[in-house]
Amino acid sequence: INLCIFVCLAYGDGFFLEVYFDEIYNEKNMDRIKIFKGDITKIEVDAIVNAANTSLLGGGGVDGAIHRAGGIKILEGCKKIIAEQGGCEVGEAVVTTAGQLPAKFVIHTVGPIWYGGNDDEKVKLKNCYTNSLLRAKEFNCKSIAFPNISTGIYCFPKDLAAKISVETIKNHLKEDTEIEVILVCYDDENYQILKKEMEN
Ligand code: AR6
Repeated sequence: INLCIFVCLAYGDGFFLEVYFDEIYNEKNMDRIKIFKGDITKIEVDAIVNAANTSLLGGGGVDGAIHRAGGIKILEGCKKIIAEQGGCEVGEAVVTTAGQLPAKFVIHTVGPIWYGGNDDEKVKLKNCYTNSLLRAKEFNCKSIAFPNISTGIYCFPKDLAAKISVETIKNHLKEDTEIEVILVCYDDENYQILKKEMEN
């Protein structure tokens, strides 16, 4: 029976349809973007991204969770960067060790606070994703996990943030042919929005 199904699939229209869809899917690099619902501190990837603030000294939300789970080494790394360059600008990204986390590096980026859309928030959020991906490449990372930057305490609209994140990552994957990206959603609302965005 198995052989029969294989022959039917291999020579039937279904096979070609499948290959055709696969090619479109791969062309858009969507096979290297995944969404995951859960806690980013638990994920085993080369780099996880932190939604930090310009001081780099830690805070609430995912920032607090990463520093708590990763331990003092991450804060020490941040302090070294503060001494060198005084913190991190909105849209920029800097790299530290991941301390006790399963990841190798934490890429700290600073998302924009949502002021209603009149403060270049969209461009700033796009820069967060682009610069984090560039840092990942510099550090030879083959996998990276992002939280939904700015969509918590910084109040960026979740649907708009999802569009910007997927679009920016998709574009980057055209240049970077190796890296795999996981979009980690902690809350169900972001997860449902991103699932829809990915299906589109
Ligand atoms: N794993 C993955 N995602 C998480 C986790 C987690 N453990 N915890 C929260 N999120 P936020 P922001 C999600 O507020 O809006 C900090 O105080 C959360 O559901 O962490 O960029 C910083 O120091 C949301 O979708 O970051 C800054 O001051 C997303 O992470 C400020 O908050 C981002 O929410 C940054 O605000």
